[in-house]
Amino acid sequence: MGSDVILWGVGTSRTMRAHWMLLELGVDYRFHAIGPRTGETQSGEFLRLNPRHKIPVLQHGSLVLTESAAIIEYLSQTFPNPEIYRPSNPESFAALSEWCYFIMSELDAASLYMVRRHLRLKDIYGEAPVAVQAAKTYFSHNLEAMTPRIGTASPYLFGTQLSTADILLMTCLEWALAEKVTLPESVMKYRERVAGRIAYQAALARNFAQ
Ligand SMILES: N[C@@H](CCC(=O)N[C@@H](CS)C(=O)NCC(=O)O)C(=O)O
Repeated sequence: MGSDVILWGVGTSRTMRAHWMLLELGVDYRFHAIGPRTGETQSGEFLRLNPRHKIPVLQHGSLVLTESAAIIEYLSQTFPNPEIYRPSNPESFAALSEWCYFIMSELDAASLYMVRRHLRLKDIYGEAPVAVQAAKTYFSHNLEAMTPRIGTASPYLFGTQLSTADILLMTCLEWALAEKVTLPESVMKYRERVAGRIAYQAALARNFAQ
């Protein structure tokens, strides 16, 4: 019998998060290797799952979930694993959520996606070199404020277990490097620690196969 966990999407930082979490948790899943702007997110079958034609999309039985941060949060709760941080009290959960919302809103949406839209995707969203430079500076300022905490992560943001925040942060750091943003030395060391995880390397190979 096939797995009832199905992931749609490969090839981007956002899809990487979902593959990585699934592999960390050891979930048996199937995936559709569709990419953005290939026409594959415009098929009738896919649009019925996500009318916003975005990847990743997770199906688990009858559940259909979009948004990479929500997907990895759902997976960490649904398939608990001692390697993954899963706080049960409200204060600790709020502290984890604070990191996740910060990374998704300030680093991903307001900075890196802005750079992507107006540089690599300029044919769709328009060329805007001033906005691109401002978004890179905004990213660096935000990261700088969090660097003492990232630098002292031991080895991860919330201690010895990997968290959803680490997955979101790591994928943004890789994305930033791809956009030629320089990262502080201590952040680079954090990145090396996280990159050593077997599931991370397996997810890289799967998500960026072509
Ligand atoms: N906030 C969403 C962003 C998803 C997103 O923008 N996905 C892009 C690729 S990174 C996409 O699917 N684009 C395809 C399209 O617009 O047709 C998430 O984190 O999952």
